[in-house]
Amino acid sequence: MEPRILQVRTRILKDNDKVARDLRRRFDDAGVFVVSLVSSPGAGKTTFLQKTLTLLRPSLRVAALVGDLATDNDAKRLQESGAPVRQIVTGTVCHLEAAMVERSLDGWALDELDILFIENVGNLVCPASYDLGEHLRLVLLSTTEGEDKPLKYPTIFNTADIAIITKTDMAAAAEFDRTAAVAAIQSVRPGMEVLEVSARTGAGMDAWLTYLKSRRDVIGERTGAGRIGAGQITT
Ligand SMILES: Nc1nc2c(ncn2[C@@H]2O[C@H](COP(=O)(O)OP(=O)(O)O)[C@@H](O)[C@H]2O)c(=O)[nH]1
Ligand SMILES: [Mg+2]
Repeated sequence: MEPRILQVRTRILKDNDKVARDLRRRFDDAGVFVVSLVSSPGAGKTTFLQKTLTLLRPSLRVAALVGDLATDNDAKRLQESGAPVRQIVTGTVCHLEAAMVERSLDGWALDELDILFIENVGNLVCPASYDLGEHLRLVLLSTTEGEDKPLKYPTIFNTADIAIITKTDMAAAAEFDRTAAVAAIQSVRPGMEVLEVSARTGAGMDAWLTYLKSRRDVIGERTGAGRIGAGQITT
C-alpha cells in the first residue's frame, strides 16, 4: 500500500506547486507582496496579524486570508483592523493549499493591494509541504509552547524564512528559556533570523515592520511584487 500512498501524495504536491507557481506570477504581476504565517494553534498568529494590519493600514493597502478547519472567528477578529479579510474554511484539511488561496481571491482586485497576508491553519506539520505562492513565510513560536518545538517539527522551520517568537510578555511566567529556544531554531536551521515580539504590548513590532519593509524592497524589486507606485511602509 505504501508506494501507492506516496504516489498520490507526490502528485497532489506537484499539482499544488503548479498552482502556487501561477499564483506567485499573478502576485508579481499585480505588484502585491504576499506573506504567510504558520504556527501551532494558539501561538498568536491572529493577534500578531491584527496588530500588523492595524499598524500598516494608514500607509499601505493590506488584506488578509485566514484558514481554519471551522468557524470564521479569526476573520471577524482581523476585520476589526478595517482591512479586507476573507476566511477559508478547510473542513477536515489541516493546511491551506494553493488552489484554496486561488479560489478565495475571486473578485479581489489584486493590483489594488500592497501586501496580502495569509494565516495558515494552526498546525506545525501539514502546512510545511504546501507552497501557497507567498514571497515570505513566517513561522511563529510562542514563549508558552516549549523551547524544543523546532527540534520536534524541523520541516516547518526549514520551509519558513524567519522565526518569530511571540508572547514575550509571558516569557517570565512561562519560565521561557530564550537561549534554548534560539539554539533549537539554529540547530534545525543554522543562520535563521529570529525576531521576538509581543503583539499584546507592542514590543518588537517596530523591528518586525522594519524587517518586512526590507524583505518587500529586496524581493519585490526582483519579482515586481513591491514595485514603485505601491505604498510605502513607514515605521
Ligand atoms: N499574553 C499574550 N497573549 C497573546 C499574545 N498573542 C496572542 N495571545 C493570546 O493567545 C491566544 C491565542 O492567540 P491567537 O492569536 O488566536 O493564536 P492563533 O491560533 O495562532 O491565531 C489568545 O488568547 C490571545 O489573546 C501576546 O503577545 N501576549
Ligand atoms: Mg488564528
